[in-house]
Amino acid sequence: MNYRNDTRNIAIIAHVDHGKTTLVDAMLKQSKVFRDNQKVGDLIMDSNALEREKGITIMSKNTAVIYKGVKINIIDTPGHADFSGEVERVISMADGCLLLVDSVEGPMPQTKYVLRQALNRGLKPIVVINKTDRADARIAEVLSLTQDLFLELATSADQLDFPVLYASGREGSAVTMPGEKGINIMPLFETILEKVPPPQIEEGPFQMLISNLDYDSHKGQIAIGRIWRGKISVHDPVVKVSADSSLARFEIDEIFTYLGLTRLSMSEAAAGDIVAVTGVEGAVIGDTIAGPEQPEALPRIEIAEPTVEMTFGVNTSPLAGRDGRLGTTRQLRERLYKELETNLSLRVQDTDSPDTFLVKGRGELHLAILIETMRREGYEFEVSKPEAITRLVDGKLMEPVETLTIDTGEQYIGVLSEMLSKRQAQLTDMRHDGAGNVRLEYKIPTKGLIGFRSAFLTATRGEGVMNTLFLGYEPWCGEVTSTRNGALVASEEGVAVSYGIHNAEGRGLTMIEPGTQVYEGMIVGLNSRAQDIPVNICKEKKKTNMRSSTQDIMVRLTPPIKMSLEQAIDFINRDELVEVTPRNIRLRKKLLTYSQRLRRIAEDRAGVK
Ligand SMILES: Nc1nc2c(ncn2[C@@H]2O[C@H](COP(=O)(O)OP(=O)(O)OP(=O)(O)O)[C@@H](O)[C@H]2O)c(=O)[nH]1
Ligand SMILES: [Mg+2]
Repeated sequence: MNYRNDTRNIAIIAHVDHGKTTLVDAMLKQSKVFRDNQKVGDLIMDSNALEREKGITIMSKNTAVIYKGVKINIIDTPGHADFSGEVERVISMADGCLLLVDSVEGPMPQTKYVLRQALNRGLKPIVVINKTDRADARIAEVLSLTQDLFLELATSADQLDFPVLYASGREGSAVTMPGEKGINIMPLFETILEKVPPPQIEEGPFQMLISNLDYDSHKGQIAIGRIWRGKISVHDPVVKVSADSSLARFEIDEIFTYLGLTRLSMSEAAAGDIVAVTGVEGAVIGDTIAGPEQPEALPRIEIAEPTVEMTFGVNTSPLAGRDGRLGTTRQLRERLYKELETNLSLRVQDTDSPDTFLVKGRGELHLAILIETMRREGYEFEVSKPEAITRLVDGKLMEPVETLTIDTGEQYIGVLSEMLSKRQAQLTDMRHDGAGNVRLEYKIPTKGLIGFRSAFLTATRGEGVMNTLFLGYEPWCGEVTSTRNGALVASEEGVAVSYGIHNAEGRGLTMIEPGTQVYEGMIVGLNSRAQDIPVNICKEKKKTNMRSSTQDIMVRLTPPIKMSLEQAIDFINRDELVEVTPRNIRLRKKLLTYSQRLRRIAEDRAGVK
């Protein structure tokens, strides 16, 4: 077998926030892929607007640098568990990986998940203990914990023999000995050249696996992936092999490779390269592009199944159609099915109702990002509470179960235990660090995690970090009863006024400001008791001779609770919806009138008997 010594393909993997994208910044900047006067900023690879706003990576992306004449293709991946599908999608393009581990946090749940993915696919790992500039770094301990993780996960003995670097992505330095003074990132490049196996050259007809898609209004669909066999030149005839083994003929228009943030047009490319090609239409991620003489499919990309589902429906609120440009059944349907082309771990299904679609994802954030993206594109629609996806196995109902890891102060153990036992969590491990902090580990059904994140942040006053890791399916162990209080529900349509809101404040916490347009059945606050109650939030004070508007201003209001989209999704119960438009996020009861809701309660009671 021959190897190409001019190329290395690596994926950067880690738990969320352990510094992958920052390290890629350092690699890009120090390899001089930018002009000297080019302004590039930070977190360069987080190019998508939502990624920049949230400071997290959502999609995997390719870039490349050249070091000592060798092209290093780099794939930056997201670390949040909800976007694991993005890691699974791209990891097969690489021969090696950089496993980053935060020098304070140490290996975390997602570190384990992505390392398992990488080792199962035979990638050569390089461990990077990162953020060594942190004052509280505990390098030796973190290294030892990382070694334990390898012992647990390695599939062959040689995987235990991994190089270790100590880096600060932020300072742009890496060293091979702990404690050594870092100068630059070159030791990392050296290690990649030395330890990551160069791609094999497989001779024979062309074969490439599509791992990503892009679109250009002039060039059409762009298929991105690694060439596994043979060579390709511009204008070569190729065959696309689809999932159902059907073949379609095309001609390659253009070939690009990556360098920094640009795509370089090439006349040809060969096995081992990661390329983007145009000319192949209607491609789906996982399809193979092959030479016509031997059109064999490469193994398709395997993506773990979604665990959480919710419905997306046409907006049925009385205020529908005011904000959004796109909101019909057909528009919603087309947009959701289009998403499947690139969002591999997502599933979309029609339901019995033509206006409603069932959308399944890897977690609440995965679905929330799709909702946010769509509303920015001008869509409006309504979504239901996320629910864990159950399965029938041999006639038995099974549900997803996850590991929940919590790092927080010891003073919160009591309140967390109480919250979590209601959510059917079982404590599996508890470790104190001797300095007032504790790490709690629970086994918890996915349904118990829904809505937990915001409750957790409130309970720990933001002094806690929680992480989850999908474990598998286990027998269903009953419903989790709602832990939320009832809602304050607007009883009339109109514009909310201070007086009405002030009255509602007597009942609980309010969520809207004076001047907000409301409708009957809209949720305007949280009751201090378990039941929902109707409130007339549009009610003015009885008119006296004094001008009522000045009276209105006199009322002192508590600032309303403002919910983000994620909090809103987290908040709602099964009989409620979130109405999402480009300008508003409203919460509502599914049944808008009080009498409809009363009838439903009566029917439910009768049903139980
Ligand atoms: N002290 C210190 N902080 C760092 C370092 N590298 C990254 N950070 C900080 O850690 C946070 C996360 O950095 P990112 O580079 O976005 O992490 P990531 O692994 O790409 O995150 P995801 O892609 O969302 O999983 C940011 O606030 C960075 O500024 C480092 O070397 N030292
Ligand atoms: Mg990132």
